[in-house]
Amino acid sequence: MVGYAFMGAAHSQGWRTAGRVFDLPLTPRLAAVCGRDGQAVRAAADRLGWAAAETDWRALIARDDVDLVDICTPGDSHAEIAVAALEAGKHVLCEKPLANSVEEAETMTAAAEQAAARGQLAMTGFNYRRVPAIALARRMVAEGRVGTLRHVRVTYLQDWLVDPSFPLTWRLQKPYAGSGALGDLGAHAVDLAQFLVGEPLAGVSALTETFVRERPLLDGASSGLSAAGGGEAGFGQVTVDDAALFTGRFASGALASFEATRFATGRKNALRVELNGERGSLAFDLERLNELYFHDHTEPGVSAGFRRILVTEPQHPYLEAWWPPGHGLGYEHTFVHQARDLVHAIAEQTAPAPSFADGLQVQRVLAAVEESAAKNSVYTAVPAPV
Ligand code: SOE
Repeated sequence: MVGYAFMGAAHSQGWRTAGRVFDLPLTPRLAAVCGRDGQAVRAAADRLGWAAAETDWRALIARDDVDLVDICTPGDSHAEIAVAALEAGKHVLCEKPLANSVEEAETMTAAAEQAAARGQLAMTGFNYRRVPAIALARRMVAEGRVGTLRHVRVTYLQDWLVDPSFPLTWRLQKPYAGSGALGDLGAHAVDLAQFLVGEPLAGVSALTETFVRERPLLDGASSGLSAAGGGEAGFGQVTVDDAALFTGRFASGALASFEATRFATGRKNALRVELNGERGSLAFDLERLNELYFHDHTEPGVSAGFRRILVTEPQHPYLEAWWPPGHGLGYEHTFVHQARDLVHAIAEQTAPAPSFADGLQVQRVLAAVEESAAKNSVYTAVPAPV
């Protein structure tokens, strides 16, 4: 694994646990973790369960005991590490958003396609596909339970940037993060919408805004979502969006709306999805992730209405290996499921989902959003997947 902060810790949890809960065809072994600060990466290796620590990702990739490289760094290094790892014969898992630009994502996808011919897999880390309720919603859409889709509504709301004294961390700087709420939260929203509908977005109209344009330079150690301090070192420009709002169109006719923001006071990790189809609707909220709401519109109106499905039954996706009904799962389980699915794909030589091509498609939507926002919401087509 390269990187060991928030996402690195979450992925480590996934790798540590997957083989202990699921019956896997291969056993993940946490060979080595990499970071630039020798002391900090050794401490992270001990804390997160990695056997060894490296300070140069090239040395990590060159190791004979590494078969898969998991990239959990900021977006500016994804392309270089992923391409080098694929060229070195490794499988790759890369955290979302796949890259900081469409060009980088194209290069990564081309490398993944060449590597696929050698039996190597490359997966994009959109972990929310692995929430059991989301996987169940996908299954229900595919089974026709909501019929022809008319509306897809996705909002992803957080509030950790409201305080103007929150420092200028890497997530607020375009060279490192590529974009702001759009790439961080909007990428999940777009991936989920395309995953649930089963087709790519055809075009978008967008608005973006940066509410706080200058922030204190970071002078503390933490650069995470609860970073504090700063001010004494001066101020710097925020070069990404704080919020992105956009509407979109699917080729099949469904309309979509999206909202991604870090300024929704009181909303911590509120990823909400609602699908309205001719035969019914589905609704999900990540802050209540063991529940899926379903309205069956074919039932008589007198008794029809949204009902709660408690997604903890052994027949529900991923649940066969966990706890008895009613004993719910949380955020970290999505990373366990991600590790499980990737190990199966490697062992069974099936195409990984979401692939790098899927990550590229999301990147194209994000680029279209930025283009549309720069032109005051002009409808902007998203190039079709190749
Ligand atoms: C921060 O906004 C963040 O950790 C995202 O980077 C993750 O992708 C999301 O799952 C939770 O919020």
